[in-house]
Amino acid sequence: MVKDGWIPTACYQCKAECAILAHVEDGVVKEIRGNPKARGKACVKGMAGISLQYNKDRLTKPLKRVGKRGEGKFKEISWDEALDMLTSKLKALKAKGEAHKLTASFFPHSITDPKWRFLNAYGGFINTALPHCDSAKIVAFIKAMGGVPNHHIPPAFDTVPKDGIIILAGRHAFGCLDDAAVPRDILEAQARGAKLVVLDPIFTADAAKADWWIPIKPSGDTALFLGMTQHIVANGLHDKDFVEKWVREGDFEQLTAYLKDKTPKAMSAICGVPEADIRKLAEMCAKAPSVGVDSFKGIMLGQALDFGHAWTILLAVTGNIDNPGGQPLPDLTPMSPVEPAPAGPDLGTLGWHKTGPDKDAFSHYSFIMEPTWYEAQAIKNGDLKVLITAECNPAMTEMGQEEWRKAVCLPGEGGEEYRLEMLVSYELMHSETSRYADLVLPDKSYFERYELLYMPWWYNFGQGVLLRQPVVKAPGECRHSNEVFIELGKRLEPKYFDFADDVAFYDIQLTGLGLSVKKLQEMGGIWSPGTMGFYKYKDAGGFGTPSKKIHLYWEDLKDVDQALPRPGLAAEYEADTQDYPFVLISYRTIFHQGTGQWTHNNPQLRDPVSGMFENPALINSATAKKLGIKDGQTVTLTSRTGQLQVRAKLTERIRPDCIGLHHGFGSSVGRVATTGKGVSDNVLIPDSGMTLKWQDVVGGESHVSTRVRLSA
Ligand SMILES: Nc1nc2c(c(=O)[nH]1)N[C@H]1C(S)=C(S)[C@@H](COP(=O)(O)OP(=O)(O)OC[C@H]3O[C@@H](n4cnc5c(=O)[nH]c(N)nc54)[C@H](O)[C@@H]3O)O[C@H]1N2
Ligand SMILES: Nc1nc2c(c(=O)[nH]1)N[C@H]1C(S)=C(S)[C@@H](COP(=O)(O)OP(=O)(O)OC[C@H]3O[C@@H](n4cnc5c(=O)[nH]c(N)nc54)[C@H](O)[C@@H]3O)O[C@H]1N2
Ligand code: SF4
Ligand SMILES: [Mo]
Repeated sequence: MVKDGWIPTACYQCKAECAILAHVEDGVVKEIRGNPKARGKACVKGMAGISLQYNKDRLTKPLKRVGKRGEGKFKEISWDEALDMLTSKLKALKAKGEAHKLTASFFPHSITDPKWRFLNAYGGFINTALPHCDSAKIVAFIKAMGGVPNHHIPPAFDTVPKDGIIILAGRHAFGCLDDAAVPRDILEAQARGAKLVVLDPIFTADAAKADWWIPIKPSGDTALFLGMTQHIVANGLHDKDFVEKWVREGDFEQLTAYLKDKTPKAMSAICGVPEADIRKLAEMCAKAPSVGVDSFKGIMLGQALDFGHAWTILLAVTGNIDNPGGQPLPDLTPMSPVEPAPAGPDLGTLGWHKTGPDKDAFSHYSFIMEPTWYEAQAIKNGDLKVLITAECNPAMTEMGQEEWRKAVCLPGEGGEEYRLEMLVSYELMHSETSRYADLVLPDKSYFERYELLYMPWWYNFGQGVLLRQPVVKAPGECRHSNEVFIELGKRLEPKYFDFADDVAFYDIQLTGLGLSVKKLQEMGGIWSPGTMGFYKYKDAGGFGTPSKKIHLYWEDLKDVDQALPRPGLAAEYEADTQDYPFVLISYRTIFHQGTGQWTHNNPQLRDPVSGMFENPALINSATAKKLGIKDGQTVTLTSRTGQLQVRAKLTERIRPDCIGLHHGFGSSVGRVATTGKGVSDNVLIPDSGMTLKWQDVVGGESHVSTRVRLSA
């Protein structure tokens, strides 16, 4: 299995999962590179993966809690004992008719991840933090174009033609956020004559590379896009041929009527972008051979679905769907099903997202999986009894992290120690979440395990299969979560787990492609047709919507006034402006992924030279002057739900009405993670279950619109 040399595999220092080559000497990883076969690059985090691999804090044995939840006191136990604990708990839950009260929260590397299969077979739910980023975009694409429910599908930057336009709307692409090859491809597109436009309240590295930086108000993106579309349509600059052929009959007329008062002037008053700039950008987009939009943060804001909708409309009226440089609609790789396929519980009737003070609001929206941000509320309601976290850290990543921590420590009502009867944390190293866990399980790292990746989010390939394979041996008693869930499946739902192991499971899935894990290894770990395959709707007789055309008007959301996108800012943005005059923006850098130990506890990524030791608050110099705040001084940030003391960093590079905080700091565990420490933005951000009105139920949230007060 483990041999020396350059071995193709997949990085997992962040969720982009780039194709890499790992150089192994004497059974030790020595160097990481991008895999040229996938046009791949490795970013600074990817190359620092070696320090994660050999980190002294790695967990190597299963641990059982001995103190109270949150105390972080554990004793080592055997895998037999750990598996017996899990099996008996899950048997008892199912016997009570409460299988749906199990949720496993993890990053699904594919839609047939063995963990997901287990949940479907057993009757529990998956939830993932991914809907934090882009569920609103996914839902918008499905509703408008019937697209595949993929995670992140940015424009294929390597196909943007001369004079094509790239709009990054709340997107730090130069932080390698979602593929280390993206910065190169954007720069090459610019060298061909493409134009980069960055919408961001902060002057980021992307803004520095841009042809045009527009410091938009947080959550102003919908208004901007509507203003642009109004200008395009009112002046007959739209792609008439595309609209006539491919937009559902009647929708364009509905849109035109709706846009009457969404003039650049009216929209400028909402988003803060000057009217003339809205018109100029609209005309640039109408004339350009392609327009591609990418957004993550822009789509996380309150009213996220409105932005996803406005974005789809702009692309449709300019004919930028499934064209080079526009919005690709990649197909799912045709994997073979593993029979029998478990159906899974019904999210619509049993799902715990229908929770909290405003639960009726949910009836209007479709969910793909449970959103993590109602976890605390579901625990309080008694709808969530067993939570298994793997590759996630909700004690720090959930908005309202304090509510989450309180919820997992709530005493049980029927004599159980806790209302959440069992909490399991599957991790590489102790995390903030594992401190609260009853059972901590040591995972194999991405250098030690098999995984079959085929979600088409290798952005420049469309369909594809990438093999993650063990390149070195795992330390101690580490076992990969997929192996353990397959073992649980064999014990609890054997009918669905009639295969030997993870590799046998992947082999079945690969049969339709004429492949196997062994063949993939011989082929260099990657299979792909090598292209996105543009304009697929022409051969397919249209789009995947019921009418086969693009739906601009969403009649099913008419009664909630969302048949067409609402231009307003996030509700929270406009509330309590007197008491909390600033808007908090959390943002990322290339050095860290999320909150986790994988990068925050990595000495190569966490040092005073890179400046990534802590996370000072970015404050505009003019704002600081008014408040008498000096560079480097400790200031207090207060929101409705929390308070933080943090160092001030004065800069011209942020809007005067915003405060920037790098997301992910503030861990209380890990040798490196605790050296500079920093603060966790989620102390300030309110919990969704408590404040649903301020969250868009399909993914918008207050990561980008929490109001704060700043005092010296
Ligand atoms: N290095 C690294 N890579 C990562 C991650 C990581 O943590 N670190 N996380 C991964 C994950 S899970 C995700 S979702 C992606 C996130 O990827 P991005 O969303 O690209 O990352 P952010 O830096 O959080 O946000 C991008 C920018 O949005 C701006 N912004 C905030 N609010 C608004 C707004 O309302 N409108 C506009 N136009 N801009 C706004 C912020 O100032 C910020 O500069 O990255 C993925 N890759
Ligand atoms: N305030 C604020 N909150 C946010 C965001 C924000 O921008 N601002 N971003 C949101 C977004 S977009 C997302 S996607 C979520 C992400 O939230 P989470 O999914 O909770 O992700 P991370 O914070 O990245 O934590 C990932 C954990 O997985 C661990 N890990 C890494 N590799 C492995 C592995 O191979 N095996 C196992 N078992 N564990 C591993 C890491 O050490 C880390 O503890 O956070 C959301 N929360
Ligand atoms: S962007 Fe960097 S850290 Fe993320 S998967 Fe790619 S190489 Fe690894
Ligand atoms: Mo995300």
